[in-house]
Formats: sequence, C-alpha cells, structure tokens
Amino acid sequence: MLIGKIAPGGVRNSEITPRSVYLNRRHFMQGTAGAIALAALPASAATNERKKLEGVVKTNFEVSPDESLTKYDSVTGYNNFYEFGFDKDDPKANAGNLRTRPWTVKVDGHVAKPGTVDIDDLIKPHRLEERVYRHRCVEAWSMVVPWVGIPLKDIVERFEPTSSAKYVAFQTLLDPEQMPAQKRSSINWPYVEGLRIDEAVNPLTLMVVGLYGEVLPNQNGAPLRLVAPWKYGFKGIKSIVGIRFVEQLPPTTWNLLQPREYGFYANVNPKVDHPRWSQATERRIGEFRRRDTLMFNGYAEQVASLYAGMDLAENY
Ligand SMILES: Nc1nc2c(c(=O)[nH]1)N[C@H]1C(S)=C(S)[C@@H](COP(=O)(O)O)O[C@H]1N2
Ligand SMILES: [Mo]
Repeated sequence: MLIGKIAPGGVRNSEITPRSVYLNRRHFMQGTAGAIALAALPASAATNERKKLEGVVKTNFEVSPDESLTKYDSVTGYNNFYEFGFDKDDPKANAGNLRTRPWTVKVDGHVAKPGTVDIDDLIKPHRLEERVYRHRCVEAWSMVVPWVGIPLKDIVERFEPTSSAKYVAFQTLLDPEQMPAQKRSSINWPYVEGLRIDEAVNPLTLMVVGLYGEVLPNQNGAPLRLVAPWKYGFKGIKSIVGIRFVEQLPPTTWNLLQPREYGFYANVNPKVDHPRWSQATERRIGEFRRRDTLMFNGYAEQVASLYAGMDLAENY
C-alpha cells in the first residue's frame, strides 16, 4: 500500500493521509510527502536484546529539578529513524535485525591520522559517561534522556585534524538490505549531517553508544550516534560509519531536502519558528502541559558564544 500519495487532480497529501500518519511525518512538506511515499514495511520479528554497559561513570550533566527522565519505553519506542520507516513505532519494529558488530568507522579528510577503526577499538580507550540531556525534535516534542557516550572532542583529537579541518561531516550506514526504507528514493541515502569543528569539540557534544546504562538500542542509532543537545534532533545522526574532516560546509540531509525549513545550524531557538509551526513551546513526551522551549535547549551558557555575531534568524 502506498501512503501519502498525491491523488490525481492534485488533492493535497494532508487530505488523503490520516492525520496521525501525516503528523508523524511532520518533517516533510506537504507535496514533498507525495514524492516520498513509502510502501508499508514488512515487520521483522526481531527482539531487541538489552545489555548493560560496564564501567559507566555518572556525571553531573543534569537538567532542572522539575524535569524527569523520559520513560525508557518512550525513548526507545517513539523514534525518528527513517531508514526503518516513517512512523514513530517503525524503528523499534524494524531495526532489530541491524547488525551492529562487526562495525567499522572510516575517519578521513583533513587529519594527520586517517583510518578505518573497529567500533570497539574506537570506544575502548575512553571512559563512558552518563549524561542526562534534553532532546528536542524540530517537530516540537522533547524528551530527557540519560545518554551514555564519549565526548566527541576526545575522539576527534586521536585523529589529529589539521588546520584545514573547518567542519566535520558524518555519514550513516548505507545498506538497503538492512535498512529497508533505503530501497526507496524518498531521501537521497545515506543520511548525512555535519558540525562546525568548534561545535564538534564543544564539551557538550557526545558520541553516544548507550542509554539508561545499556547498549544503545538499534532504533536509537546503534552502535554509534551523535548527540549535540542544543540542536534539533535531526543533527543527531545515527548508526555512523563515516567521519570526514572537511574545509567546506558539508551537505546535510534535511537541508538538501527542504532548505527553507532546515538550516545547517539547527540550533534550538524559540524565537525562530519553523515555516509551518511555532517553535516557542514543546510537548514533553509523558507530560500533559506544554513546556516553553528554551534558547539553545537550555544550554545557552555553554554554547551561545559559538554564535556570537551571527544572525540566528538567518543561520537557523
Ligand atoms: N540516520 C538517521 N539519523 C537520524 C534520523 C534519521 O532518520 N536517520 N532522524 C533524526 C531525527 S529527525 C531525530 S529527532 C533524532 C531522533 O533520535 P531518537 O529516535 O533517538 O529520539 O534522530 C535523528 N537522526
Ligand atoms: Mo527530528
């Protein structure tokens, strides 16, 4: 069954797509959604095995006392990971069979020590930290997640970027056999994202390998995903296989698809509305009342200086 198809005669997508389904694809424009119709995916019977991570050090990265952790079942059952389908429950249903070992990450570009590294060798030299971060999707919902990860800065330094490395470009696995939605041309796969080098080495930026003290579930981007908590969720690229240090601003998936809606910076900013909805408030998953969205998602103290002198309405 094709969903989100534009009917003959130009009936708008929103009029023929059930509201629940339509809202789940809020990332997409009306119209665009027609071109990216996705056939229903066969549900895989895979179970997602849970595994505790050893040696995790608790940190004092915390949120306000009136904010509590989002339930494990929501963090792992309400996801955006379009490689596995466009609805919020698709990633949990379909990502169970993703093979996350063996897994290698290719690091290249403007670095003194490029290389292809096994994921376990990438992780091994580092201490795993638990950090509780706000997690805000551009769709205006949010969560509070106890991530487990390694500061990206520590990983970056091992490869010794040169002075030409102005940006870091990340790439997700491309494997249509494992990621069924990649069989459709909805998005120009693989998913790509990027950070400016100073954003990448900011102490907040985390390469995540787990959550709730356990190995990262596949639907959350196993075995390695990016988390930059002051930015909208789409910057947090999942299941990373490539890290490239580049001189020019790298292309990013959502910016390529809808440049007017998704800028490169994607900093959480209640004053800059998305062209189709307000960003002033957000729905915290598990709560009844909407919360006011905080500038830089509440991390202004740590990151505002990165954007000094930039027009944040233009560089959204
Ligand atoms: N490869 C890949 N990474 C991705 C996405 C995706 O579709 N594919 N979705 C992004 C979006 S829109 C969000 S909001 C976050 C969601 O992360 P979570 O499911 O762990 O909450 O992942 C981001 N990373
Ligand atoms: Mo998102």
